[in-house]
Amino acid sequence: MSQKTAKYRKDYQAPAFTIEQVDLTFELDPQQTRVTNTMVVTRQGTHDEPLVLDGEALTLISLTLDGDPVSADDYSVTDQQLTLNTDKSRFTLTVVNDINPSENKALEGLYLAQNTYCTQCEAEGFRRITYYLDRPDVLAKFTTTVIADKQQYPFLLSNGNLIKRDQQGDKHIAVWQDPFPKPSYLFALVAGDFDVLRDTFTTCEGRTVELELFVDKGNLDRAEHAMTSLKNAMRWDEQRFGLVYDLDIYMIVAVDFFNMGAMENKGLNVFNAKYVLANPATATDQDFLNVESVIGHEYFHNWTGNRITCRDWFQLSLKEGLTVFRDQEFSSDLGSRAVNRIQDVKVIRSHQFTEDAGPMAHPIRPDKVLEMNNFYTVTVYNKGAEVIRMIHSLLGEAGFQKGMKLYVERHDGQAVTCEDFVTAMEDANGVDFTQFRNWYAQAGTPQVKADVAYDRAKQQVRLTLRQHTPATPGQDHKDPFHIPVKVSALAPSGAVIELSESLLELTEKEQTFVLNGDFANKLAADEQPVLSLFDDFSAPVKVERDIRQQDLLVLMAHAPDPVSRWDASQQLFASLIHRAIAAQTTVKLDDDTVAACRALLQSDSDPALIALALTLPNAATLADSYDEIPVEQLRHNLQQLKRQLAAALAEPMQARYDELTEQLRSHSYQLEGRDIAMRQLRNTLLLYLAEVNTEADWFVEQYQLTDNMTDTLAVLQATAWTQHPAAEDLLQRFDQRWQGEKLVMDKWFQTQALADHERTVERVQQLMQHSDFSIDNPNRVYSLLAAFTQNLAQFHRADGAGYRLVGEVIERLNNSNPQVASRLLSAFMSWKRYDPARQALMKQQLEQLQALPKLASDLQEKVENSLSA
Ligand code: B3K
Ligand code: ZN
Repeated sequence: MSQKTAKYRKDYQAPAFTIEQVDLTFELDPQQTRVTNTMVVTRQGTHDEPLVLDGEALTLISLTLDGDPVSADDYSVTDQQLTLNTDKSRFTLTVVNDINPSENKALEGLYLAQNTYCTQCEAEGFRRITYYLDRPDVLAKFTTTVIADKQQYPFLLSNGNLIKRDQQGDKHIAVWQDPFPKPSYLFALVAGDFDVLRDTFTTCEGRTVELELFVDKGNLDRAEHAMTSLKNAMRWDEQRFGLVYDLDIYMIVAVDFFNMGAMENKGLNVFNAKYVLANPATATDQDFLNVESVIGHEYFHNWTGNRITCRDWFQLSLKEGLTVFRDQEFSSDLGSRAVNRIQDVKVIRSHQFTEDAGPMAHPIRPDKVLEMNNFYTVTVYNKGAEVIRMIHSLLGEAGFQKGMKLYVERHDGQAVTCEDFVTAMEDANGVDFTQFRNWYAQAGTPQVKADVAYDRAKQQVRLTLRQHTPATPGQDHKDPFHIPVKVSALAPSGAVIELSESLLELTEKEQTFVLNGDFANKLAADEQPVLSLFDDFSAPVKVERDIRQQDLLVLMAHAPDPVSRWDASQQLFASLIHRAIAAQTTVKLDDDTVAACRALLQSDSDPALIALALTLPNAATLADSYDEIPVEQLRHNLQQLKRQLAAALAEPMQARYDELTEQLRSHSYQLEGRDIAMRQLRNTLLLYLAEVNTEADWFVEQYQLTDNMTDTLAVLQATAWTQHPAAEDLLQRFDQRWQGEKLVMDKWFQTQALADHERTVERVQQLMQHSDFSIDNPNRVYSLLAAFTQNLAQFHRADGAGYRLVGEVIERLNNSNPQVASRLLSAFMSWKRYDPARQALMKQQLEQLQALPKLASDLQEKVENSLSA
């Protein structure tokens, strides 16, 4: 591996050549697949620059220019490029090369795993298939011929429409043609044997689209939900965005070996089976919802990503931020908007804020990239979606859709930039987003300090907001952001006070807003209004505010915005823990908080919202407030708070649990909003009950009575995470029942990896020998090892055993699958935020990796940034 060098956004240059048409032929063979690639190439500039094609891990067989072999003097090949000297301005170039799919454990390019040939090209995997201009601004029409053994690989798939089928002895041939010009990263090929679920969708324009879902043999009973989700997504995109599907066929293939969630290849999505297969016995409610969301996400890319694509990879958020926003809206329109929003906020607070505070902090549109695969981040995706959401908040739904319409009209068929998107939004609405663009350019999480003063005489609230964004690597100075602040107000009684404004725009470093409202009628003479700030998490910022506990209790019970109600509960819990840590004492749950939780528990609010409010903030979110993360204190106080809450509310919790159980058992499992919400509350309560009820038999009984994976897993987790007397017995039962069912066993691995138990490191090590574990399969590594890195106390065990365990796995994966290795490495990047002893141990792992003779670029970039920060 030769060392890669970083690329800068500012250095973008339009391609010197374009490729109009490409014809690919694949003669599939496990060790020696032959690729014949014929490209129609046109010079763009006037200079006679050579044509430089990308290519990695390829064996060149021949090179032909307009029918003639290219002489050795006219081209050269390195391990990354093929350079052709020609002065022609338009020509046909045929490259023949061999690749080895069975040796490909990195799962990038064309690989063979479990008897299925499969591709993954985004971001720069196509260059591992053939020599090409492997960049997203080169759009070509693809025709793909696939030749393979008919019996072993009855299905031969690629992008677009099937235009020809043929047979040659034992082999068969399929020819696919994609009428839409596309960049190489959207190319896909799949060959294998599957069961197929077929359906059709009639577009609002009356066209019939064939839908095909390919799953491993025997899995048809787990495919229905994905198909329903696809049809829902197609309908939703027509109705909410006016975007209609364009090909005659839409195919989804579910595979076991896949580095990420799924891939939006034109007309042929490839999915990690985890986001397709689901039935009540094997999948939790959350799994079902995730399937819906990922199926939607990849489908929505057809317009935001495929029809309009990225000019260069620095613009990744153009398609990802926007498409995440769209999938979030899809889930919210079909399910519970509040629950979805709270889950999205949790992701930002526990993962994105951490990334923003670490050595790899980058703006949603990065300026410098060494390994592109490292930039498929929560920042580009989820913060990117928050930025789109802020545009939506500023413009409203109608204005946003006007902007979308103009964006699509202007740029359909093009490769464009984030700038083009923002300009379309501005032009369609006659607004100026000059300052708003800072969200694209600046990394880091803004901190907003809020001061609220009520002037009874004037019947006004003066709200002063100050923003400050800490420096991030390479960006010392930050300009103020344009921040939408949604606000509402309450009386201590809970009565809502109408305000003169509900959406404020903070643009200065410091700004005071005067809010008028119906204070006189709602407040007694000695009362103050309670202001709710950043309703619906209207901006991805951290809010600092001196707020009295009694005001938080009012917000928790009565804020009109459900996200703010939840947020108040989280602030209550967090402040109890932070105060205890600051005072070096053990957290003490007070009567008012208990009373508030009791009231909520017994209320008739949405059970899912009760569950979320009663769930303590996770360690990662709490850790975010510290420069030096107090591992032991956080763990101790979180555990104590959970036990105290469980003890204080044991009776009403048990009562509500029983009531929910009875309601749910009155009918069989249904994947339906109310039932999902009831299960969520019931299972949240179980996590508390396991703290105070040590009767093994009762838990075993709960386990035996479940008829769905949501409830089964809940009992397993509740016992495993509290070191309950029933835990080992249940873990064994689960193993016996589900061994061999890989996706189900992932839950079992994950449950144990997350247990805060002094022997978890050893347990994880031992589980790596389990017959269902394989280091070559990304899902297994994520569920056992990536999960383990989220286990605050055990990954950060003081003796460094957790670090060594994960460090060794990273070292192994460096050679076979660097993308997966790189994901695991993230856990080490915040090493500077731990105490000196842990810092030294974490740093040692980073240095050990740095010293490896062949460090993959994915790891090189993160290791270097971490050590130099
Ligand atoms: N676009 C793909 C992600 C590709 C990741 C490459 N390392 C999935 C998605 O965002 O829809
Ligand atoms: Zn995406």
